[in-house]
Amino acid sequence: DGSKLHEIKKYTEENINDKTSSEMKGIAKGKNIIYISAESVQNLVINRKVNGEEVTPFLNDLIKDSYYFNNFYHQVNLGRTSDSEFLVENSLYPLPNGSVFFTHGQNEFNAVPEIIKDHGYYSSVFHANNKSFWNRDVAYESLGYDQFYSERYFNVTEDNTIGWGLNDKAFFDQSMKYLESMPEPFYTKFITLTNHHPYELDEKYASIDKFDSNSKTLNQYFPTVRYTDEAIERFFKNLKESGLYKDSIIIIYGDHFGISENHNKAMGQYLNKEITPYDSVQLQRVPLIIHIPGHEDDRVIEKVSGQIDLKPTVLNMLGIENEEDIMFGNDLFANQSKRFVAFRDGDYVTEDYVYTKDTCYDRETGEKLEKSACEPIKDKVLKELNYSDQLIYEDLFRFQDTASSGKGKGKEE
Ligand code: GP9
Repeated sequence: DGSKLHEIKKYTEENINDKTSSEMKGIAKGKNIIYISAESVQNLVINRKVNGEEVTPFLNDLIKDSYYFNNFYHQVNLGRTSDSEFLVENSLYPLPNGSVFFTHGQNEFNAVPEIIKDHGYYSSVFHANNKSFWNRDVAYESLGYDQFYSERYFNVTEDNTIGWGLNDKAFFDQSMKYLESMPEPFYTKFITLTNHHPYELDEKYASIDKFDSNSKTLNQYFPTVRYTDEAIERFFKNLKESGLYKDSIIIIYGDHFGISENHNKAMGQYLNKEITPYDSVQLQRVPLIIHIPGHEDDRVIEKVSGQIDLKPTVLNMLGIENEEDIMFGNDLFANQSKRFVAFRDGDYVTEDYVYTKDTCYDRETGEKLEKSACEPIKDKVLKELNYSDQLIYEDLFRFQDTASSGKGKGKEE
């Protein structure tokens, strides 16, 4: 009820939502925000080679002209891509046992698309899969999206299909006509698909050779990641040609891991080391690239961060304050360091520690430490996950008095 909501709000005020002003406050005011959710792209491919070839030459170049967060973790659970979407739009944790989009897709939320509606933004999602996959058509309505360009907005043929559906290059190309006629400013998200497990790519589409190990999955992963890298490059070109580029801020992030622990032996061969539980946590890093056309002060930001931090970061960039909101993330451009990045199973990372499988590691060196070093934070992580769960299970945002109210249209016509 309302009192529980109040308790959780007090917790986030006292522990998380830092009021120190962000260096980027308002920089995105009036600009378009374009998210690219890059399917299964892990940070390990960034600035790395396979058979002497760069895996992501475009992203590697883009990073030099962007803010690049190299200790940014995905935080998804069983809901995979849908969990990452939920994290990014709400700054809440996914649930322990299933996709929130399915189990609580009709809850009241205070998601970014709904908040920015009051500030004149038009919001949409592009994803060339069936609209009901992950229950998106239902959940997007609760999140307040104005429009969902699902599979049926695209011309999908045998020739332009790879793996799960429309290839990423055709996807970005075919999206341009919708993007060019969209009311501005807009807030939109492109969810790529080609780099999806099991990473099957016909040789005629592959620009680099496979890796050679006992894992077919890892071997094939690199050429499909490269395919997505090329598709994103093409999208940038399209944006420039359309004139939309200069009025937009482009945020690219990996949605979740691509290579599971089942492939540790092959991964160890690729990275030339034995994969420990510490490494398995570090392999949950995904790239986060914030590209602001015309902006100079670009750099690598090493602070520990996670998908839960994107909502406060973007709202601050848009100059939108929402005192009543409840978020479990921090603005990534604010001065303070994040207390911890929590994973759904209670594992976590801080600037100092990596805690996993009941073991405490030094984050910098990977050395095992006394367990007691990690204990105090462990309790806080569990408390926070529990608060987030209560908000969802009990649909507590119903009791919240936010600036915006009512559901979004999220229509699919
Ligand atoms: C499906 C796409 C991939 O629409 O988002 O989902 P995943 O299997 O990665 O969660």
